[in-house]
Amino acid sequence: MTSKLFCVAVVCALLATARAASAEDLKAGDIVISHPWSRATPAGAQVGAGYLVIENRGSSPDRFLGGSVEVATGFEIHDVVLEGGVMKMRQLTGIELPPGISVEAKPGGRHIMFVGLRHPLAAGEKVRGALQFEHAGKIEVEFEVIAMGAPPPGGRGD
Ligand SMILES: [Cu+2]
Repeated sequence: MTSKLFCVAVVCALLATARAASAEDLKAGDIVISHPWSRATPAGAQVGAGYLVIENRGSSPDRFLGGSVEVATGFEIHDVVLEGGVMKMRQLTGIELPPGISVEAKPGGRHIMFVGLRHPLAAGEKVRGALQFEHAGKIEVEFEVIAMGAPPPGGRGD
């Protein structure tokens, strides 16, 4: 996908910003997670979205398989595809993580969907959960919830 190629170009800047701004990277084995974030949802919302950068610093491929969050009953990996001129979300079974590559989940592209929210997400809240990888195993994460309309962490627009 072109989004993957695009992400390689911008990821160095993103990672640099992430380190300076706040969170330490989260690691398990060769997998490094940076910048997990989410957006506040309106009252009554059934779903929320999660975004992050996943880097495979190893020499062999891994695969992001899914995960869980405390705030929702379901956790899905989605892509956005254009179908008959309409943007639609499509569920993925995982995301390939080639060695030496960073993959970004971001608005308008691949993302994580928190399905069946137990309550709406509020700005400032942390969404605690865990991500599952084929080889690296489980990595615990906290998605930082930013306000509706606020620019994503890392300084880039949607
Ligand atoms: Cu989705």
